[in-house]
Amino acid sequence: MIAGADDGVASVMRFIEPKVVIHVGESVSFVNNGMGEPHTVTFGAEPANPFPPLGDPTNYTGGQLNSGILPPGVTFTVTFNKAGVYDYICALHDYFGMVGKVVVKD
Ligand SMILES: [Cu+2]
Repeated sequence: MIAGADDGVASVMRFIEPKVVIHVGESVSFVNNGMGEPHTVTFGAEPANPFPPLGDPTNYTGGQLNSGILPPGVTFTVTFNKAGVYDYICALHDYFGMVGKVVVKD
């Protein structure tokens, strides 16, 4: 699940190991490596329209953050600058259990 840990970047493949533990200031890259399905990475309240990006992934400290639609092969990287437990969903497929969690430690 965690690749490139020496540069402070973790990778998450959703559905497979949807929980990752990092430290404040580190980043998580969400890769859509599926077979043609678009996905989103959405933190906080689910937006009524999941298509437009929302929030600043370079400085996430909680609240709403949405990648917008990620086509296959596209990576969305979030830098977490506040300790906490952050649940995320794919706004398109959360009812299939496409959900996960990022634990950010001090
Ligand atoms: Cu999805």
